[in-house]
Amino acid sequence: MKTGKVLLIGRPNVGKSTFLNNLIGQKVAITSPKPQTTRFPIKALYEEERGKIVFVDTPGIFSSRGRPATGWGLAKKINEKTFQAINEEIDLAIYMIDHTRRRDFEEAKVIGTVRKINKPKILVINKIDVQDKTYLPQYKFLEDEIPYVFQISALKKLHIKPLIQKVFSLLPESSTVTSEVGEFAEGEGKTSEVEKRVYPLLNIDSKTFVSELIREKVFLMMGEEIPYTTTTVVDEITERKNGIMYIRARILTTEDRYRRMLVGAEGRKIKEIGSYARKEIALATGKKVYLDLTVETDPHWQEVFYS
Ligand SMILES: Nc1nc2c(ncn2[C@@H]2O[C@H](COP(=O)(O)OP(=O)(O)OP(=O)(O)O)[C@@H](O)[C@H]2O)c(=O)[nH]1
Ligand SMILES: [Mg+2]
Repeated sequence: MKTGKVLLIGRPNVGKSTFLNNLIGQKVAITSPKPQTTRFPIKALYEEERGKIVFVDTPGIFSSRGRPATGWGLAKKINEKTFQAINEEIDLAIYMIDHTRRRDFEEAKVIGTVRKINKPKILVINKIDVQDKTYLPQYKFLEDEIPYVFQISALKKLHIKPLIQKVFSLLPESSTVTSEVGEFAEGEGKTSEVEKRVYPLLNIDSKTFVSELIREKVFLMMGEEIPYTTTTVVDEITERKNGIMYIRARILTTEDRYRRMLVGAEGRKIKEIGSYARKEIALATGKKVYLDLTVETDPHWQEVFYS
């Protein structure tokens, strides 16, 4: 049996979270066509007969030469979280690239970061289901630096098997991950803190998970700018006597004009976001869900969250 901790790293929007979800077989990390969707590292356990792997999905790294959609205050904090995850004890790094995008200064920053990782590395070229637009030749030189290269489609689940085979072959028989995996050992030893987490997620409790699902809907249903002015908070999850799961949650945004857009005419937008989120939460939990969702203006949320 092999155990290990595998880091997923790459620029925003390359498909790291999509890969993790499709590998695990359920949504553990939210995804969207907008860059900078993931805001903190997400650890999820992948288990099968060959062993147990903790995958660490990280927020895409962005460069200071870019203009981060989130604004630099939050962007720096998010980058910092990725660098912390890289500095944790890992056994292997998967460096994911998107061949449909030009290799630019943002990629250069990620390459610089990857070069400093002193562990086995695998280069994963994602989105190979897209063929009509490719900058693959621009990434060719990476194959001289990184010995293992796989072309996959995280979305269409193409060529994932040989990649996972290689991951297992590079992992040690026993490793530092044991304690993290051990927390999930059946029966005794479970602290209440661990139990509150949403299996197979190793670092997220149910409130955070539900808030992420709502945040995803904001990313999917609002235009280019608004998602970056928002965060989501879940204040309460209670199971009522009638079996209905009552959830009270808020979307925070930095300015009143964004709040008005999130609410929409006659409250239609927030209703739509809430209904979409509620359906997914109900599906994930198998329970009837009542979602009490409101929008608040809080110009300072970025100072409080993700700190
Ligand atoms: N065509 C195609 N699209 C993909 C593939 N993998 C991911 N995507 C899309 O790329 C977009 C970004 O995917 P994410 O998984 O959110 O990307 P990420 O790397 O986690 O992004 P950040 O969290 O911002 O760092 C989404 O719209 C995905 O559906 C793929 O294999 N093929
Ligand atoms: Mg992501």
